[in-house]
Amino acid sequence: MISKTAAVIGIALSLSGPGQASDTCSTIPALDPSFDLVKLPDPFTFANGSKVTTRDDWECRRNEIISFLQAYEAGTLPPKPPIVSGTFSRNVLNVTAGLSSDNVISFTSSIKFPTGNAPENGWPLLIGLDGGSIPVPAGVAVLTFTEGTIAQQNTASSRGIGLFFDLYGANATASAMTAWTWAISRIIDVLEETPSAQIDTTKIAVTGCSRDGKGALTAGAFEPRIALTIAQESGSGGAACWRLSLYEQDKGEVVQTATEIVQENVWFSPLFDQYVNTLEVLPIDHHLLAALVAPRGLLVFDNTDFIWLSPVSNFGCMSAARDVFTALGVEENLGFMQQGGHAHCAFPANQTSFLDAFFNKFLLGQTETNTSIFVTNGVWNGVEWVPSNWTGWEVPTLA
Ligand code: MCU
Repeated sequence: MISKTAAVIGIALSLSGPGQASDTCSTIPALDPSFDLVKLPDPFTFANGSKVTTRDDWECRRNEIISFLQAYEAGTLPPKPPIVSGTFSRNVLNVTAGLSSDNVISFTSSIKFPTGNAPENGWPLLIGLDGGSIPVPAGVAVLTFTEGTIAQQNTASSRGIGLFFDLYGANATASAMTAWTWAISRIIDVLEETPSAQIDTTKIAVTGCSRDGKGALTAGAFEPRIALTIAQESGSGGAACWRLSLYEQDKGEVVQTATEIVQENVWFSPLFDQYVNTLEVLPIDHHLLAALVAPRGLLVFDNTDFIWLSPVSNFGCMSAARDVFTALGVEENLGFMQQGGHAHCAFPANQTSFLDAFFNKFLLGQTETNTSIFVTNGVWNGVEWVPSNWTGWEVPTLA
């Protein structure tokens, strides 16, 4: 059982620190080697079978999920390295990160600022993977994160290429998306220490579309300093669940599945390869990835004109993730907007008010803004999607 061994090693290696599984919870239970579940794994049950009944329990379950995600599909997300420094000049942020004086990398990101004087605590910031493709409201700065320099994602041959792998080695288990997440965390580290950049690091959002939407969701899940995560048309490997995409395919739709994605690109760790034909052994799926964002803001857009994105799976997966937000008393902090009528990654104007509501609540200080949005045009009619077939857990109220 090589696969189970890999999982346990992954858990043992998980490190504490910002964006990592913390050590506030005594021990992370080892995986039950007989784990076998066609349905989505229950967010409210630990791997050892005990129940999540309090917010503290959820924090520990969250750590367990972080470890499992790294062990099975994301690879190891390294903690903050001993050397992190940066400079800011002419709207360009330079980040230097290193493990020792002779093993250091540097990368730059440009920031576009709103006009006028910065608010007292600095500007809210949107980090856009490859810039992002959403309309940005007034008063929000935008940092363009050029993720390809950190971890390349051209094809399956991109494995181990980029600055992250120069630092941690080409054989590091981290996926490209895990490497991007690490780099975004270092950007935030530097912004926190660089007042001249005038960024309010308590008001940071991340966004991206398609493959970059998968990346945005990953970053928002693992990096708790991100206040708002906006995943646009991320599809399978993002807001879709592996099991539900397979179900959708079994119903005759041409959707992206785990078996395809590991052949196509390097968004997932090589560790994931051994599980794509036996999804039932995974104690995780992407409802749990999305649930890591809770109680922070998460806004997911899907485009039902592109069946490849796996619409049934997006809807079901985010419905399941929402149970965690509900249990934490913040159901409205997960927004879901699933429609068609526009090109892939072309943001439709009629959805701007929903987007603005999330910016207002999580970045622009209007904390009372109504963000209760869970909308679909339901194009999967005819597919026998019944959430309780796939979930079946009770949603607790976590005290
Ligand atoms: C939706 O994201 C991906 C998708 O996973 C790939 O299969 C496809 O090739 O590219 C999409 C994308 O990133 O489009 C820009």
